[in-house]
Amino acid sequence: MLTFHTAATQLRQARTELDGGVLVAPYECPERVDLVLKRIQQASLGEVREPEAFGLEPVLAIHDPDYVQFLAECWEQWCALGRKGEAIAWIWPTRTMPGDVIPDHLDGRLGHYALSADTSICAGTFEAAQASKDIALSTVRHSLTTGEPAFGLCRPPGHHAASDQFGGYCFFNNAGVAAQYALDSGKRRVAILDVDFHHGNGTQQVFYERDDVFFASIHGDPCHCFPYFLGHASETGRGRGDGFNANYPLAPGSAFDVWVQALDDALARLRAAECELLIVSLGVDAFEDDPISEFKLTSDDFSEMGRRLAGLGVPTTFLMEGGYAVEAIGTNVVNVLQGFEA
Ligand code: SP5
Ligand code: ZN
Repeated sequence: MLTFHTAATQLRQARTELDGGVLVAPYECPERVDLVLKRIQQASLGEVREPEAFGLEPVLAIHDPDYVQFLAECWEQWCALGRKGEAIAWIWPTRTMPGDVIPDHLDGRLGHYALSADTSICAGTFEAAQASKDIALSTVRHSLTTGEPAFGLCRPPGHHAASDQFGGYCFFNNAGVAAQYALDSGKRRVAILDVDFHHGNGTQQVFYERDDVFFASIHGDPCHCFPYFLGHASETGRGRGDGFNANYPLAPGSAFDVWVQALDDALARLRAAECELLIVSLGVDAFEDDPISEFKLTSDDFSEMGRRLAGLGVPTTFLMEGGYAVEAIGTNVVNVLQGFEA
C-alpha cells in the first residue's frame, strides 16, 4: 500500500502537555512518525511518497476563517507577550459566561478556540498542521483517482479538531478535510469510520447536520474518557443529518470480543448508507499497552481489524490519528494496513 508522508509534520516539537496537574512531555511526539515509517520499511508495505501542497482552500471548506487565522498568528502573538512557556488555554466561556464576544486578548482568544488544555501551541504547530492536511488530501486524492487504498501518515492528528476549535492534539480535522475534498471531487456520500480510542468529537461536529458524510466512531465511553462531553450513543445526527451519525461508546477495559461487535455493526450501517469512499480515522490507541487509553486490543487484533475493513469493499483511505504506545505503534498501524490487503 502507498503511504504519504513528509518531514514537515515534525516541525511541531511541543515540550509541554498538562497531564494530571503537571507539565509532561507530550504523548503526541514526533518519534511516533519515525517509528511508523521504520515499520513500513521493515515490512515492505510499499512506496512512501511526498504529499503535494493544496493551500488553505480545502481547510476553509470545513474550518472557520477566524479560527485558521488564529492558528496562523497564535505563536507569534504569544511570543510578543513575552511568555516563557508554550501557549496553553486556561480560561473558557463556560455555562455561566456564554462568551458571545470573541476577546481581543490572546489569553481570551486561546480559551475561545481551545477545547482542552492538553494541547499547547508552539513554534511550527501551524506549519505541521498544514503538512498533515496536505498528507490527508494527497492520500484521498490517490484513492479517488486510482480506486486503490492508501495510507496518510498524518501528524498532528485531526479528529478532535472542530470547525473552530483545537484540542486533543488536533488542529485541522484531516479526515474532515479529506471527506469534503472527496465530495467536492464528485462523490455523493463518504463514510468516516473512527477507530481511535477517543471519540472523534470534531469530525462529528463538522458533519452532524449533513447526510453526505456518514460518521461512525468506536471509543471509550465519554462518561469515563476524553473528550467527556460528546460521543454518546444518543447522538445520531440532526436535521437532514439525522441517522448519519453512529456512536459506539464502550466501557473502559473492553477487549476485541466486545470491540469487534461494534465494528461489525458500524460496517453494516456504512454498507446500508451506500457510501462511495471510506475514510478510516486510524488511531491505534485502543491497544492494550497505550499509556493514556483503556481498551485491550492486541497487535493481532489490529490485523483482524484490517481484514474486516476490507470486507466493506469500498475504496479506502487510512489517515493516522492517535496511538501513544510508541514501542508498538509501527506494528499496530502496519498490521491494520496489511490485514486490509491480505
Ligand atoms: C488524537 C488523540 O488520540 N488525542 C487524545 C487526546 C487525549 N488527551 C488527554 C489525555 C489525558 C491523559 N491522562 C492519562 C493519565 C495517564 N498518565
Ligand atoms: Zn485517541
